[in-house]
Amino acid sequence: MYRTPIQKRVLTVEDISCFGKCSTTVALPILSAMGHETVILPTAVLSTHTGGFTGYTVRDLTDDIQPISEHWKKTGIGFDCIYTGYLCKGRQVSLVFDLIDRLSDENTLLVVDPAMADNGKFYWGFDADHAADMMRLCQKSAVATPNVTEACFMLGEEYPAGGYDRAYIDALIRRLVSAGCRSVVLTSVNCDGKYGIVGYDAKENKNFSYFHERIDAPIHGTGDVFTSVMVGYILSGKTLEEASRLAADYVRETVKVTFPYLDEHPYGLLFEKTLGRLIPKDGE
Ligand code: PXL
Repeated sequence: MYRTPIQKRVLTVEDISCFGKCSTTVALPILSAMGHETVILPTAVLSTHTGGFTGYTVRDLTDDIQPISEHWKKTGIGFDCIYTGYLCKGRQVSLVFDLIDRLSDENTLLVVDPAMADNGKFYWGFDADHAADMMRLCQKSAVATPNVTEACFMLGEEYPAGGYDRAYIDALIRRLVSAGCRSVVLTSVNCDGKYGIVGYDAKENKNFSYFHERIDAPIHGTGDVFTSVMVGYILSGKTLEEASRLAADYVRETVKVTFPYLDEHPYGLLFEKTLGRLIPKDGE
């Protein structure tokens, strides 16, 4: 209902961090710039994201998920893609499961970014129970985009704090797939002095990887920017590998633009400065 043939419609299910540039406030501008229609379901409203700030406010919107999705169902609103990110701990994940069942059909692409941890640590408020819930959601997804820490925690494993090599990463992906994940793009892979992504495309039964020079800038929201751009390119018809490479290039360029300003702007990427590169040229 209410759909145009020249656009894909994507629902983002994640928080609004009012200040800080992550989750909804990056997904929306990115997907819009790429020409897609965006619909949002905020899972929580925070004054800032939880990385590097203290004293932030959090309003959990768990109770709104079911009524909002029921209204959409009654109204006949459908989605080409449902993309979930940061979710609150507890029954919110089950409600998102129900929402997916209510609002998807066989043509709806489910992409899950299990945003909950990085650099060997959970973000504030998350624990092993949440990791297990996120694993269930990744098992339901067509494409999951965990970073290395999230992948370890979802498998109930320790993060290899002393470092890892490429063989470890390949085996980590195999364990995710054996545990029931379909396509996986592992982000923030840092090995052999390089930085990049390693993926498995279940549709093509194909492994892929893409590495570039290491830039040491752990900036919040980088994973959110990556997955948003990847989703945008998949919806524009690219394969998972192409979309992941293009998203990795975009993140790398944007990190480079942000890098000189990290002292003044440490909390997120200066993605507004590179957003124009995502706008399709005529005929694309
Ligand atoms: O970028 C992931 C993210 C999303 N939302 C909130 C966060 C974080 C990471 O810390 O705190 C609220």
